[in-house]
Amino acid sequence: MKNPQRYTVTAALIYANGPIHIGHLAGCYIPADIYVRYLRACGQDVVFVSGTDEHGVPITIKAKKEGISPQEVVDKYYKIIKESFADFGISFDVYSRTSNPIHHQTSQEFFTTLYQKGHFVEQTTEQYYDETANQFLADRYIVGTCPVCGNPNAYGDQCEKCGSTLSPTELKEPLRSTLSGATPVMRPTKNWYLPLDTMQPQIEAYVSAHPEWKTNVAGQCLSWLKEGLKPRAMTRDLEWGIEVPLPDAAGKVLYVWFDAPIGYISMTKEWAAQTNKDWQPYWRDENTKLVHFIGKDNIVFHCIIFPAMLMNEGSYILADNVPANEFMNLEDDKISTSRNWAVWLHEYLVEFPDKQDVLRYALTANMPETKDNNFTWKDFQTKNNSELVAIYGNFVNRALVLTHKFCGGQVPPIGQLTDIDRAALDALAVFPARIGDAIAQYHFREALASMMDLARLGNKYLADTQPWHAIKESQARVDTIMHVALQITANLAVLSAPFLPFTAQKLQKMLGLPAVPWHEAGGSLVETHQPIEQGGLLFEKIEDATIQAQIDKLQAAKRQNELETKKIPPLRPVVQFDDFAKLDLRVGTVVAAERLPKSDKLLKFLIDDGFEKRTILSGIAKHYTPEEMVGKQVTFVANLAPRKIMGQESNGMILMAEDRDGSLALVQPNKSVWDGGQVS
Ligand code: B3M
Ligand code: ZN
Repeated sequence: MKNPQRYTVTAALIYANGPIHIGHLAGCYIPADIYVRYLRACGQDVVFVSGTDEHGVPITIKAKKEGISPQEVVDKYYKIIKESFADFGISFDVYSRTSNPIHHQTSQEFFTTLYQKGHFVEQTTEQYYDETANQFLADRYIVGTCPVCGNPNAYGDQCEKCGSTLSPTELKEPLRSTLSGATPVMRPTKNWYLPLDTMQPQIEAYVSAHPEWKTNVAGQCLSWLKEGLKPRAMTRDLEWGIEVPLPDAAGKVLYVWFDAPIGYISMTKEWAAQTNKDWQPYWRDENTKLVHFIGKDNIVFHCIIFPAMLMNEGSYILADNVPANEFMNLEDDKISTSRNWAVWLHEYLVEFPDKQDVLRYALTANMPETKDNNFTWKDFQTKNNSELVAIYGNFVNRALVLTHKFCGGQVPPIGQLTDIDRAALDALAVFPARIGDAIAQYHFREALASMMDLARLGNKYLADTQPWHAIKESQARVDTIMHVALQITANLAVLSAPFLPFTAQKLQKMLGLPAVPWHEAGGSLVETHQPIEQGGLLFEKIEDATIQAQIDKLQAAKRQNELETKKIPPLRPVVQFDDFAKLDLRVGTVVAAERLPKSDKLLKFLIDDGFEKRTILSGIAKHYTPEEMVGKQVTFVANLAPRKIMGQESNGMILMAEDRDGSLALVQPNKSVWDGGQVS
């Protein structure tokens, strides 16, 4: 589309079942926000729509886990998610939720239209049913053995051990329902299917009409098409969701992936109602450019299923582009909510107050545009210290400080230009188009790098012209230099605003710069005699200790997770009673204990076993001190053959029980007994 009249830009409706992390920002919301901020700066008519997805099994699972109702889950997380986005300056025009009545109504109307036009195929299939809980089971609620790796706790949609995508019928028996533990049985149920198989030619035509789509997006579409599209149920046997508006559909709701993308439409309606606008051109006018920002796991829904729904409905435009990103990893490991391997936005802001732009910058610089990428805290520190502080911040600071030092804190007049000045001004002029074109083509990393090149240009200009030396020769020369430097600074304020909105705003205020449209950038933006604030530092160095604290925090989360997932060790093979009876277990009292030199594990005990004092070595120095052991009764294996450990003979073994975290506890009789007492 060459010159659209307006833009409808959407960002994925994230499930309201947990807080958000850096992966969400990098994958979807930051690119969307940069794009929209740029369009607005270009004076375009744009609506930026998003909200939470509040239906579907992910919500009911969370409710079950937290022991609250699905409604309580979505109320809680809608608030948290909305706040995080606002905190990071994601500039939605509307951030709503799919539980709103207008959304239920819009989705039901959409469904009814497709139904009346005969676009659904009714099909009765056998689905798993839980006779104890009296309901059909979503794939996620069925557990069985993974056909790929043998994990006995694989879910009907996915094995979390090996990552395979599954369907319940692929699971190996015995199956069980996570709702009641019952064995699921097959029962017939009727649902309404979107016949994607018969729509394959239309979808193919749509996808191939967009050769400009990103390779990762086109690649996924082509692989789905190559496999052949299959009919997909648009209704589900579930209690939580939007009721199917048909008389014979009691107990059924719309498939969450049917209603969620319609949310973009219903939320646009909400926005239009609030702002006295007409929503329809944003969804129905061919001159509107519709762009969906999403993560890679949502590609098929936005490039195939939703367009198929829109085609059948008939009155809507289709997406012009779906610039999906791949995933952001964290310290070389997949971000995982359940393993708490994430940087949570609400925690980041507590630990790095007012540093939203630093995170925005680091995430944009590493944005997973065409392949997965990696966020590390070390790199975050480098991006801050060596780029934001050393290049952007340094240039701005020097420009402002020198203006105060040499030019009375005002934009000085411009005089005779030298070749260096002209070259700098010529170079400056190309930046708006260079940065803007990259953004328009969804090349956000490239756009960001160009923006930094502008700051580099400023630094180079000051280094080349050396106003601190020139002042000894001529005030007029320094006036010209600082005038040019301030124009570069002002352009930086305008052209960095899509990426670093908080910083750009501060800088604009320092320069007394009004909102400047993108197309006016590239030349003079601040007028002679305009007073300039002394300014403060825009960025500050982040110390090693601060970064180490974040790395330690992640490592602690990893250890905690390992403990939580630590399984009870499997039982050893059965022994016969006669074999067991060969062991002579006794009780004795520790009469002396000491550390063994050169060992941080071993303690040496003298134990009164009723006959004599025997020496036993035991590897428990990390769990007990010699002092606290003296006087304690212990249980020990009395007839174990003597063993030499570190040159010392040990006559027996003290019994310990291992706790989940690996710590050891003494096994003792629960009242004092005589030394030498047998354990049987
Ligand atoms: N809620 C999946 C997700 O949160 C889904 C996106 C819907 S976009 C219409 O990743
Ligand atoms: Zn598996």
